[in-house]
Amino acid sequence: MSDDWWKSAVVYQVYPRSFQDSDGDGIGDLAGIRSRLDHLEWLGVDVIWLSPIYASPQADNGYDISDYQAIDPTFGDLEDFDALLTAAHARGMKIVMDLVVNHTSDEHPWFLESRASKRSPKRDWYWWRPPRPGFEPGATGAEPTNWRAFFSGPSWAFDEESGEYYLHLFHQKQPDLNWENPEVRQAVYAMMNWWLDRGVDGFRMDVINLISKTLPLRDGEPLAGGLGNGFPLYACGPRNHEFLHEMHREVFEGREGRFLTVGEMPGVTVDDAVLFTDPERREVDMVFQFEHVDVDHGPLGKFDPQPLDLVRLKSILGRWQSALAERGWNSLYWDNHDQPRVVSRFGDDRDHWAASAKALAAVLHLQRGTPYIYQGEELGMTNAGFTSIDEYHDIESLGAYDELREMDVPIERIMDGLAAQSRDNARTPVQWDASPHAGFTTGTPWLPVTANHTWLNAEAQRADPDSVSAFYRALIALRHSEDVVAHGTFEMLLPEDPQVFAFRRTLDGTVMTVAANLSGDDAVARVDVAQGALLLHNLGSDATPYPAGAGEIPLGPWEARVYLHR
Ligand code: ISL
Repeated sequence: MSDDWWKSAVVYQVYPRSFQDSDGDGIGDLAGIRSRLDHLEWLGVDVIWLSPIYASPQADNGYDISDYQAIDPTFGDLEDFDALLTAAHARGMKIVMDLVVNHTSDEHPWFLESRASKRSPKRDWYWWRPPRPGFEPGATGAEPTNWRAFFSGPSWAFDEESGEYYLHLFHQKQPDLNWENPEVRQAVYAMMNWWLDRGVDGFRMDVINLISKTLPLRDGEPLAGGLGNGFPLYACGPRNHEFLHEMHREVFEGREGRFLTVGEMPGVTVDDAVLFTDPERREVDMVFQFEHVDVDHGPLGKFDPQPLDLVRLKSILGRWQSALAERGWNSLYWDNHDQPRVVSRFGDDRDHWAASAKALAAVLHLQRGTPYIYQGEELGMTNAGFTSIDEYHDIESLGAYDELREMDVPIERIMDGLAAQSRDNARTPVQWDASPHAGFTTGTPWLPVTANHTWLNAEAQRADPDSVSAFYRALIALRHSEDVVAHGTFEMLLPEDPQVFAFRRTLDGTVMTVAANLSGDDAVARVDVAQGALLLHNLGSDATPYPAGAGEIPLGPWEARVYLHR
């Protein structure tokens, strides 16, 4: 077996809080996940990526970790974890852990020790700096740099006791670790080795391209509202490649086994991604880039959504396909726990719900790269439909609400932005069945179940061969059965067509052609598939597709077709 087994694998992301509750506290847990492995095995996924389950105050739903080697009691304990790992392995599925090491929780013992005194041996494990000269300590503008935090406000918090600030690129409960300090790096590698020794199959590395800051720390370009943009000063910083290479050496080298590593990298460019994923350089197997999911952000940022520009989306995805064609590897995703639901975002969840969910799945899964499915995406789950700020839970959404209010953005515009883009859209409980809490819990769910679970649920779809999840299952099976899906070359077709997403994959004598109408109007794809057989079609078994003529395929609203020719 070659060691790039993940090229023909499909990964399924579990967000444990919202997947399945086993004890009635309204929050999902490890035993709950174990009880739902049947669904994942039925789908045919190869790998499960678990969002964080470690001990955490849950300020950012577990992306703020206070003990990397303990399970948060909300989710269970290490025994439950081992049971889940054993059960997944017994069914031939791997488990990849979330690795959140750009920052810890402010309640992690490392940070408590670092904060305790300026002379603490762990002081330098985090980024401590005195107030800006000439400013009253703690006053506005006294922060050591002007950087805005991802979750709004300055990215420095003042510690009264020592009179210094610490850096937090995200929330103030998420202080950044200082990767310049070799002790920090060794502590992280030791922890990773501990998990691998326990049997886990790899890591999804949270914001791993933010760990190397440009020194000395300095101001970024001013932004509206008084703060500055530090991003270019810490994204893909000077020692990023060195650190990842070192991590690979200290953690993976010499180990027997088949692992998967994927680096989450906001702002990563194609050129950098080639370096990060070139197997010769031994850094990571693949990265999550963000260009295609930032495509609908407006002048005010993510909460200012714009209509989808399909030509632009295709040009972004096509560019990633060509850039990583020879060296490196792509990951493919529409959804995760930070993104709205794709059927509501780029599809049509009102008039063409099933067809649009399937068409979007087809154009993603049949590209070259490793596809990631976010829980519920395979059911065509929709956005949450919240209308009041009280319904939101996510710290990013709440921070943005306050910030946009201060900027005097009209309240309707803010609420529309949240409804379209909030991370909570992805975090409502998985819809297993039509019962009151969708089979997720017997208690009160921590975030409300979406009302459409009465008809949109896994149980109903398991019984229907034309369901959205049956279509995902077929796509996964195709990746496993047809080498052209995993290994074929990629050629974008009709790049300027504003309705049709079409491409061709080729491997030896096999040609696979994908044509999907990503619009609610009829379309014609001017693509030649004369000799190909129709392999997959998204309109259900009752629909008889028009025959493809010479050089053109007629496509109804949101119709997707896949042809194969050998
Ligand atoms: O969701 C985002 C804002 O629109 C992203 O900027 C997100 O914060 C970024 O992709 C980093 O995400 C990861 O790290 C965060 C955590 O909140 C996210 O859930 C995680 O995926 C901090 O750990």
